[in-house]
Amino acid sequence: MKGMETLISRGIIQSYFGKLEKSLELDAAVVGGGPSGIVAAYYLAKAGHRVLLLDRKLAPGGGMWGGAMMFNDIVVQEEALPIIEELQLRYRKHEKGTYILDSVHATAGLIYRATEAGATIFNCFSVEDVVYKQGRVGGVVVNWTPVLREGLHVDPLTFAARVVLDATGHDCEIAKTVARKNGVRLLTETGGVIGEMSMDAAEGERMTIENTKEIYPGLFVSGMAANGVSGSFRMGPIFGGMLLSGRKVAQLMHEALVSLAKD
Ligand code: 48H
Repeated sequence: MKGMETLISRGIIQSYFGKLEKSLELDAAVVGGGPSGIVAAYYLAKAGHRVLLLDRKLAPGGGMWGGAMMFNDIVVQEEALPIIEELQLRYRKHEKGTYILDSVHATAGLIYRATEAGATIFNCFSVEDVVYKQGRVGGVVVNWTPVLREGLHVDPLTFAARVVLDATGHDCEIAKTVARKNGVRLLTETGGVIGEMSMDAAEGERMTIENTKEIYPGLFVSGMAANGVSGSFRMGPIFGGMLLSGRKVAQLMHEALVSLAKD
């Protein structure tokens, strides 16, 4: 077919820039496409919110693809089963109220369900800063990951969002940036990012959910970032806490969005 190349390029450009433009004003921006961020995006989209998830890597999924030491299975505990069943992921029984999932199937399944529910995902996007106005986080400042990797001096674009989630995992990048650049106190014992502790799987899982919260007006944390910010334990390749944290933060963000809509 004559002109096939142009047709393909036009389709992609028109479709992609449509998605980009629709994302300029969001209800929720989720930074980081690990398990907690994807689950949060799923529940927010399911509740009818305009939600965008950004991940700096080519493939979102964070630390879940690789299971443990690249043995590609993960463990989840009983409490997270309702989420796994709702998202229709395959699992099998292990010991003492724990279950095993194939990590590739589970990660692909999470991404599929979140986008099916209506969340938009942009891969290869790095969030390098936030929009910060009148003591509130109000969006994300983004750039292409390759631009940042190359150290090119190229200015970013922004997506306005009424609430923002830091789901960046161990590095808790967004919380650190907000505290450092704006000299503000976060909702932690010290007012800053305390930093992650060594391994205690059971306690780490429990604390992940407890530490999932709004840490600054407009800024929420989930997953490993929640434990990094509040100074709690890592837990190794058990993922129920990440899924439960994602569901909890989506509920908190939903409540915040409802209350903002009333103002
Ligand atoms: C865009 C970014 C940026 C940025 C980071 O680490 P993750 O998998 O996140 P969680 O918290 O949902 O899950 C943690 C889990 O995978 C894990 O590591 C566990 C359970 N560890 C236990 C242990 O003991 O080690 O994913 C975070 C995602 C990644 O995909 C990053 O690429 C992305 O966030 N990301 N994306 N802009 N500034 N920073």
